[in-house]
Amino acid sequence: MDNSLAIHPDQYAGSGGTGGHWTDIGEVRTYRREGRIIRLSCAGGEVAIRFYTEKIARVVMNPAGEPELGWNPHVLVLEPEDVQIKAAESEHEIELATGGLTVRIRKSPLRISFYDAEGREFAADGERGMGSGPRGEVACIRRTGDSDRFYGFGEKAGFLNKRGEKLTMWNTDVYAPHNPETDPLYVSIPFYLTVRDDGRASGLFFFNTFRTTFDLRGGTEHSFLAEGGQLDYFVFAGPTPKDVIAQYSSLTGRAPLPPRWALGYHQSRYSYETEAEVRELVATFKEKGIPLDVVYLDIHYMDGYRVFTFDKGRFPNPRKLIEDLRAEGIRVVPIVDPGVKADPAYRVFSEGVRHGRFCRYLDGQLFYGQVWPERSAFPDFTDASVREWWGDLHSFYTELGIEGVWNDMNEPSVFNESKTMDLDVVHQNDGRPATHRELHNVYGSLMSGATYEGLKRLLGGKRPFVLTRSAYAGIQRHAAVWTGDNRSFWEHLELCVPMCLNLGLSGVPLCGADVGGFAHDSNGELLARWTQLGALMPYFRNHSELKSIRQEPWSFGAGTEEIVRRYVKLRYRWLPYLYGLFEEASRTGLPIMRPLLLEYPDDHHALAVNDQFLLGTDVLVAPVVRPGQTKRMVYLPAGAWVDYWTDERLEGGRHVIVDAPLDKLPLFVREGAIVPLASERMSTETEAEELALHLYPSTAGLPSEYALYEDDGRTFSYAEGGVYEERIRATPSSPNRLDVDIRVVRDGYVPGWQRRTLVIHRAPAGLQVFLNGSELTLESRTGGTATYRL
Ligand code: MIG
Repeated sequence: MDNSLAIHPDQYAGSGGTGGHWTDIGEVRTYRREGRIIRLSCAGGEVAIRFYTEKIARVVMNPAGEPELGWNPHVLVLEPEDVQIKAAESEHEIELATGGLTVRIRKSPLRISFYDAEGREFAADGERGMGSGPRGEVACIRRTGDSDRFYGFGEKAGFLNKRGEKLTMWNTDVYAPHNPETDPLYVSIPFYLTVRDDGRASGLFFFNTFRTTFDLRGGTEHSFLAEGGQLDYFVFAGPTPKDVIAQYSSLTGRAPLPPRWALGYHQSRYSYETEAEVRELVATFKEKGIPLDVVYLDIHYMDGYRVFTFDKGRFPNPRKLIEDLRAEGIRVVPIVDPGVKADPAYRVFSEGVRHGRFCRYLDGQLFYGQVWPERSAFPDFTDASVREWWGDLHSFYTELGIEGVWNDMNEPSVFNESKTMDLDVVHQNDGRPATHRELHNVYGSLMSGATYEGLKRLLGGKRPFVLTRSAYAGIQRHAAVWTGDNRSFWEHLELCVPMCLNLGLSGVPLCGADVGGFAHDSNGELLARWTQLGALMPYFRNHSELKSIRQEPWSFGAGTEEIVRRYVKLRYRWLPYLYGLFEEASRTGLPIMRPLLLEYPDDHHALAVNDQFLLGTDVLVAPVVRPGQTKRMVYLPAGAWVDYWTDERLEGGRHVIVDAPLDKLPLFVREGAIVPLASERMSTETEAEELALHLYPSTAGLPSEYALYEDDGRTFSYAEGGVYEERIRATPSSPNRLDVDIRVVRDGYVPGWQRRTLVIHRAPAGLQVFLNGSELTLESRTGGTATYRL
């Protein structure tokens, strides 16, 4: 790995003064407005400030010339709005105010502070502020408030709150170890969210694609630094954590709705090596009655690791295989790496060389790196024509019936000392040539973007699915992210919760970890617990490495198999609720899997929870993350919660100890919630026969509300009105009377359910239920649970 000593931020951010070589931005010499851009010429560089909305401001400092606000390697999707700015200048200060955000600039030296709509300071430069280093480094030092907690930062190991850590953004293939301090990993999302004691939140996106470092270790100040480029950052005024995520995701984009099959259970292995093995796998799932939507083909399917090929010996008839699996409701997702084997007799390589599609040095020489296919060339995804070419190559797969692709090794990972491409490769970058040093962190995202767009062009209206290992901010628009090569350790089961929570806070709703663990050997108990957790995480795939013991659901005997089956089925039952959350994410950017702090930002206990999460607002998941444990402590936030398994009502705002025998995932529904659950099915390819609205009526007499969303789950017709939506409102008018109103508000799609029920939990005896004014007759009652036909 490249050594980061050369850019050690301590040179600047440490306690030892400015370090001599450092150039502070210094005093403001001139101040002018150029349309909507405010320009400040300073002793140590040029600064531009631009508001994108009333609550989003961009600050750009260029130590060597005019700040550039146009550059955008496919990351930003928000056009600056026409924001009205009130500017005021005094001898020592300049103030820019929009009503939602005020930027106050002290002139000598230039130091910036930010205030929210209520005039409260939410972020500020420190004693030292912006500056630049002798080798082109840029950095900014900011004050850290006593109660500041830092979340986000994309895919990072360790716990949720990153205060006290130093984090680097440099996409890296890390096979081992994934320890709490292992950093960087595969993904760079230089975005963070600050949450203070009173629950107020603000955010910052450091828009710089060079290697960057966030130093959050100091007690009173923190800093962010990049190895080159501009100091370019966006500030989000919040004031709630949800507002910050909405603001950040309006800037970098939101995830389109995934195809429904991407939310089913996925089975992978490095590798299912032959057609016969794949068929046998699928037959075993069927025989054992375990639902399945996707089988992955890892690198062995290819002819000598040549992407866009099948090995004829191992997979003699991929078309037939894919067709037969499809008839069972199962899809095949092949792996596609960026490395293209340097073989003149191989079309992808020869065509690529002839048309200048691969990464090159300044003098025109191709960059070659060793990966699976040995000597390989790497497509230059920074160029539009290359992205299009690469996307089109996927017709090889789509013509065989494939609708999803798995991108791996796209950091890019290269088998050499630096682990990646030479930093002095010069990318074409859509006409603005730039070194790999500058664009390394976006390489993987650009590959997955090209893949998504290509598949979208080729699939004739069907939704593509792309899974990627490497990514930069904005990846959510194109791909799901999994957390790479974890291990079959309990610690890694525990670790994937805060990792995915922070990914979700960083704009990536569709994420997950290899269930069961990738490397090392899994075991029955670990697989059972991990499957319980995975079943309620956004992306649900069991994957393991070639040297490890098998970890398909039946690998550890009947007891484990039964638990795994039960939770895979649970996943399918919960799909309507999960899908509704994906729809919400596509509009708002809010994650599916949420840390408690997102819903309870001013609850001190909630802020500290790493090993529980909420699904949306109404469901609380508390996985068991230790072997042998059959009870666990659960923090229930304010309100009341109902145990999903027993219907026991538990008062919130306290810690409870709950039973968690091996077959039980502690799971709670917020009292007052409505949760739609489907009947079981073997894959998402078949419609669920029944949809049940589970109502957990408020004991305080408050109405329950839910918006049920459905569409075809396969095409983009949802964007043109192909949507079903109904609003449900259930009001406990008296202790014995419940009035349910269901109003269809969008009917551009007709859901395929045969049967609909309303299931009322903890229903008092003698309860009368009225649907839109007419009384419903009780269909059945078990204990306190009353079921009505709708
Ligand atoms: O280990 O393609 O993270 O999921 O199975 C090196 C083989 C390459 C790394 C991925 C892993 C995948 C494996 N790949």
